[in-house]
Amino acid sequence: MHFIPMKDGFGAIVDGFREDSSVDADSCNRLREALGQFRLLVLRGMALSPEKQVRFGRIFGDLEVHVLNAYHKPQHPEIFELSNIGPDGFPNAVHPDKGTLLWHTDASWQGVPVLATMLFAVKVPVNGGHTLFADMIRAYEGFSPTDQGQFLQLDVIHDLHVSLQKSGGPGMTEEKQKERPPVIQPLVRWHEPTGRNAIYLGSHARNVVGLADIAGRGLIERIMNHCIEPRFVYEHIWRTGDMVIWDNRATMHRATEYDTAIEPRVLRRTVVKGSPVIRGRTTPAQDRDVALRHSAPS
Ligand SMILES: O=C(O)CCC(=O)C(=O)O
Ligand SMILES: [Fe+2]
Repeated sequence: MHFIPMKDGFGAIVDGFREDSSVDADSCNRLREALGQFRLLVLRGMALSPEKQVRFGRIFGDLEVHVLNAYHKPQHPEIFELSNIGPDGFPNAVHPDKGTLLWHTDASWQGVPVLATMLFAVKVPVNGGHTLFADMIRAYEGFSPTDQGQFLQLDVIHDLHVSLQKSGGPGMTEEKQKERPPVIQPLVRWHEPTGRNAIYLGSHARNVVGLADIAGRGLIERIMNHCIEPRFVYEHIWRTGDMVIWDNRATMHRATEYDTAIEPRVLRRTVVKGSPVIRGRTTPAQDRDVALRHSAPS
């Protein structure tokens, strides 16, 4: 098994991995390490049953069960199927999750968001239905030192109710909103495996703590527009049998449109549990700046 880095070290193709019942400890370690370093892994030509997918997912940690219970596969609560196939076996013209069409980071609305998401392609459309991934580490590093210094001080409110509304839905019931209240996350997140900072935003981001509504939303929009510039983005064009795994600590993603009335698209999803978000680290120069500002006579 070896890793072929993609554009600018963001993402790697995993070559020569064969999923069988005995994936050795060394391969597991190398896969975990590669996910941390590349933030995105692409495996092609996989034949994964739901059982194998769950077992494969556990290489990266414990798996989550999604909050939208309706989508669970009965025997595999860890698997969430994104499918537009109706009961008659044909495309039903319904997009399974319109929220995925917006740039987002999975579960940033959870106090402890998810570490990684894995999608396995069972059926893919001929036109569209790609997935775009943004490298939030290089996006952070692409900002000026002044911007970086400001961003490191800021916190952002993430709210599932608001992102559901952004994608055209009614949002959550009051009861669900109580179960899933907004959470506060740092705008810049520390990415442990690479020791680099990453912008932490996406459609669940509602506003910036301490800023007026319009100013906060404006700032979020400015940063998001920078992060999704083509130079930071990889576009995955799916083939049946692809497995893509991404690190939600340092990426955003979104699906592109396809014709849900004509083309079948079935992706099986598993999600690896995460750990608490760590605020981005300042450089010694930024620390000196803050110290100077605080000691300057006003
Ligand atoms: O359907 C896609 O391409 C992306 C789905 C998605 O956002 C996810 O599985 O987290
Ligand atoms: Fe997602």
